[in-house]
Amino acid sequence: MTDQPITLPDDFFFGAAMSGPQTEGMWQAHGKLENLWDLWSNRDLRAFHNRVGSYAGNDMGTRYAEDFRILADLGLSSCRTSIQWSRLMDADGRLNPAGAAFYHDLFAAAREADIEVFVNLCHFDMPSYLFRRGGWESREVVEAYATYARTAFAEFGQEIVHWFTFNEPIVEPEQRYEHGGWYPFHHDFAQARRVQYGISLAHALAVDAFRELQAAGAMRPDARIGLINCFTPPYTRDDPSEADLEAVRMVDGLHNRWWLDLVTKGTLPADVIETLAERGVTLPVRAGDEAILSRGVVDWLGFNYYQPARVQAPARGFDEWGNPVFADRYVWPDAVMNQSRGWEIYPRGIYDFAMTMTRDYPELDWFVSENGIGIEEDRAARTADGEVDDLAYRVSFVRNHLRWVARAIDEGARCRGYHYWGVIDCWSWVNAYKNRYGFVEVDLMHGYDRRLKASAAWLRQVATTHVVA
Ligand code: IFM
Repeated sequence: MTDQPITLPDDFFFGAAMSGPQTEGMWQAHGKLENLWDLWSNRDLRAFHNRVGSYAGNDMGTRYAEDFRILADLGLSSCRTSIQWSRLMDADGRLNPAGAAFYHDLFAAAREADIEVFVNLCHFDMPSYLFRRGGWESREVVEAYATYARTAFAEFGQEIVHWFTFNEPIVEPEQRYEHGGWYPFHHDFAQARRVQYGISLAHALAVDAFRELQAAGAMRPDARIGLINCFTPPYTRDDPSEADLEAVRMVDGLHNRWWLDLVTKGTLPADVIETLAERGVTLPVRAGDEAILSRGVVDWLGFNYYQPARVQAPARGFDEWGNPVFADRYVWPDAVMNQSRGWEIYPRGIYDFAMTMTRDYPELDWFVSENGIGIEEDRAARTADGEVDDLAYRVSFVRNHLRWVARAIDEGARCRGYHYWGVIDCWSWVNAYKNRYGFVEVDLMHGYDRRLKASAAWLRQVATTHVVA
């Protein structure tokens, strides 16, 4: 990869990625319902770094006009955030007018600042009463999500062009139901797949509602719908066995192809479903589901890229909870790690996955919907001007990824833009404010005040010139 400056296309857009639950705060304002993060925070605040729970956000709920001006000042043209299901809908599954007014105001402020808002509908934030009714395994909840999506489309259909049904739908089954990392801490592989299936149906029902409302003129004719996932380009050892390659196939199938097939073909990967069935994991398929899933084809896709998946053949067939194991982690000796997050930094992965999409899903338009680096020591060093001195790691991280994006575009990838995750520092789930991602510091000791970091000038330069130096 060249060290020379590279130039991204003129129509390539730069923006910021964020989410409602991680920024808005105001967790009980506008009649907002309790969501799963509020429930967990209320039950056990100790689970969150420094006991900073879901109520925190980064005060965007009151500062959105300022934040959009900051993004515009950095040369960015767009920003993705999410509507919180628990703020827009009431406990009877109807529109909550106070929540709707909040989002109308927020979107108006974005227009005022010349920032185009991309709206995502679900960012790990189910209302807790729906979780108690069975969560994504329940058809009632899947239908409730479709009603919520339809309500959002109808309410904001004349304002918003870019819509997304879910952010990182693979994380919900994995973190809550398979790896036991997030409330309700289950270790049940089969349940995780049922959840994954329920989310897939919910996605397709939302796309269907979108198409119907758009055809009826209730939404802008130029509106587009997509899905955003954290895709993990899969790798194994250099000299793989058949079993290593089989591990790659299943990890790729469950994490990547599942969603890519859904959003391009309206199906789920048959080889994956077959292998699951051979290992006793069946999906709760009902008559009519095939037709529902077939409506899940989108207009474009968001690719969140943080890390590759390095896997190898599993050492055992089942884990201590009786779950089938399809792959073990492969520790690549050359891996460069972000120690704060425990994630490998491998910029080339963005290119490899881009080229896989170009080969296997050639019609699919996409953009880098998240990419970023969260560092625990971020605020440890300051420049003489008092700015956080993050040049050494943040600039090189983004530069290296953008270079591989540029190469992929040169080789035919249909990548339309880049959203950096967390341009303004925000709350990060159980890590809360442990790792900072932003080009803009949020000062928790001084009322969430915003302050540019040293890297911000570099971002402005890239976003305004499209030259990555
Ligand atoms: O904070 C998250 C975000 O919610 C989803 N993608 C990864 C980010 C960084 O961990």
